[in-house]
Amino acid sequence: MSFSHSSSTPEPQVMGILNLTPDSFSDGGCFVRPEAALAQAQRMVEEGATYIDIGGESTRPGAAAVSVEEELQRVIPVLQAVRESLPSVKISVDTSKPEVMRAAITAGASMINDVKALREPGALQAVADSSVDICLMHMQGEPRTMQQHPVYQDVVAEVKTFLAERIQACEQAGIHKQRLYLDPGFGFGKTLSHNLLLMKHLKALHILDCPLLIGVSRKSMIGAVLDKPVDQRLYGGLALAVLAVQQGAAIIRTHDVAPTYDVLKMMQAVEQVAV
Ligand code: 7PJ
Repeated sequence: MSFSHSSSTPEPQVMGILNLTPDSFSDGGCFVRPEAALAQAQRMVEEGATYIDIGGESTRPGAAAVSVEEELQRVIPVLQAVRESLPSVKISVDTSKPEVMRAAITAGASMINDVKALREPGALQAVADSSVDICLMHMQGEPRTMQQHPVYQDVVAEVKTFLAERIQACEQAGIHKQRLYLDPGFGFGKTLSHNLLLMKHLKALHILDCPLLIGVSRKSMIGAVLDKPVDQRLYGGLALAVLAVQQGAAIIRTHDVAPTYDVLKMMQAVEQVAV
């Protein structure tokens, strides 16, 4: 974003979601054709996104697994096209597979966004051999079953402990902490009250000393509170984006770039007014 004149904390960034999965819950895989995906990426950049998050595997509860070959075929051509026509945007790739991480890094990704926080065998090594940024996300269980019966004694403390352990695993693998972003993983093995508690106490994660990336866009926690279907969750998502940025979140991952950008820009204007 380019609306700041002087600021001690970096401006919050908008990350636009580019789903290349035919079974995505919120946009139904509208962007699977590479030309359509590129057009959507271009629009999101015009609307203020400084990151595009490309995903070729759905992680929604119950989604089918995707082979390495299939995921590479979905992600890499689009990544290359975005890289070529939008050279200044940062490209993040939402994957847990080391093979996809390596190919994405070679093709010019600047961030690996892993909902499994580099726990797949070979994943730590795949990114350690590069200099890309990494988003470590918390998830309890695995996508297929994670929403069946999530249980925590203290969700905020447990998410914090998990992320601290993953930071340590990264550092042991030679990945400098300065490359890491953290994400509590809204909706990933969490009930509504777990999600609300994590948002209420998001600040508690700052003790880990890494910037936070937040993904709440169109998620079921909004649907549950507002009793609204997936295409009517924008305002609820914007409220959560405000709460996250007020608590210091660095990147908001969203399907709805233009409204999110406006909200963050308005917040920033108030934040930065002199005297
Ligand atoms: C997230 C994600 C999230 C990060 C997805 C969806 C489901 N990556 N990938 N954080 N969610 N870092 O977009 O609703 O919350 S896929």
